[in-house]
Amino acid sequence: MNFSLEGKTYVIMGVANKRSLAWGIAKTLDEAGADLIFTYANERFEKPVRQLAETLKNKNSRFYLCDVTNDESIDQAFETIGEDVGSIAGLAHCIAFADKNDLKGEFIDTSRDGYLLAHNISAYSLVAVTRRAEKLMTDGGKIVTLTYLGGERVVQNYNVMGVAKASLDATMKYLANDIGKKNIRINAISAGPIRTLSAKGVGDFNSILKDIEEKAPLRKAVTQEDVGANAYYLLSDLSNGVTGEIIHVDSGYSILG
Ligand code: N5H
Repeated sequence: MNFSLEGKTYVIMGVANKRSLAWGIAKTLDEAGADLIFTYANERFEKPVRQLAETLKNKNSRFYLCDVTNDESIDQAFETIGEDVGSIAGLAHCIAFADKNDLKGEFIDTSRDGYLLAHNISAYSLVAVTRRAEKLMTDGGKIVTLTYLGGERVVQNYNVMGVAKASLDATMKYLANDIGKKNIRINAISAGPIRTLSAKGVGDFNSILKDIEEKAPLRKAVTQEDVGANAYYLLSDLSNGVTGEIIHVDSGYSILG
């Protein structure tokens, strides 16, 4: 078993800042010697991701604009990646969005636009990206996406994102069936709550964390590093034979009734 990822290129989508789970994944893959490609949704995130990448061991990172709401933008990004690097070994999809007004109050009040927006960015994007990325995975490949418990059961305030994550989970499984014949595996990490930009503005985030610290089997919150380590497993040969799976990196919280 070769634990090194030297000579392998991975695409990381969704680094917003140093707290991003995508960044945790990037750091772990960098430690293992991988070459990294970062995509960013708009100009606002270009500078932060370029600055963060300067702190990596491997200084050869590449950066591409990729707006997952726009098919031409996704085509352009992956065509250029193909021209620039040829083949990729894997991809981390760490993208989600919902209108902040839909992340409080009652789910029943979700508008059609809010519902479609959350599903478009948080679930359909995995289909759109996988279809382009698999063409570059000429020697098999590994894909990981990020989900949350709120897609499996009702979590207060997660609302439309929970329904979008349920869609993401099913999307991941159907994709696993399609791309398995090309020796491409796809799995999801269901991370426990971590203070990221997504979690910003969540009023009762402290009490959500406290609940984990008191009740989860491991009695502690998970970290960006925990997610990075498990992503390394899923994006490397260590997880050969595993596809269509949701791994809960959540201190065991999801086993509780
Ligand atoms: C039960 C909870 C607490 C309720 C929080 C829900 C969080 C949902 C995630 C979505 C993706 C957050 C989101 O779209 C926020 C936007 O409305 C506003 N933020 C932004 O526009 C920023 C600038 C950009 C960078 O954000 C995005 N996403 O593009 C769940 C928590 C306990 C766990 C959690 C926080 C889960 C998760 O999915 O992230």
